[in-house]
Amino acid sequence: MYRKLTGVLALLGFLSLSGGYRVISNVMDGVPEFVNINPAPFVKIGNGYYYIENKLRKNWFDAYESCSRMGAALISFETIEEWNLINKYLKDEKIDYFYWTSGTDLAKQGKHVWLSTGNPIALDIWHPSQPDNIEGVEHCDEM
Ligand SMILES: [Ca+2]
Repeated sequence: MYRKLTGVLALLGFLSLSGGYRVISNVMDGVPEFVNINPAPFVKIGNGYYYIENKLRKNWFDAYESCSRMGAALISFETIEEWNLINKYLKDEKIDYFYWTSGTDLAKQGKHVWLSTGNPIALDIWHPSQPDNIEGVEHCDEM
């Protein structure tokens, strides 16, 4: 499910991953499997590390700031595999909240990009009839 909602609604939490990328590259660049690195509070899902907030509700901007403070970023989905992995994880863990992504059309109405990467949202992951820019003020994308 993927919908587009306003950036000022107080919705729940966020996922992030760029901080995880740093961890990954370190791991892949030669830290052996047996070296015990604790990535908490990030969890490893697939090849990435993600922070999943499930207590605090934040608006999109605050979520973005919170990710930045952790050296991370709101999630951007560049592959359908990552999208499926994250959705499966949330389902398996019975995490039933809406999460902000870095997707937004704040810069140009109707043109949704992953703000964390600057890339257009190219995946067909929108919920039917979304994005609909409801009431003309929806600019931030949630999952
Ligand atoms: Ca919408």
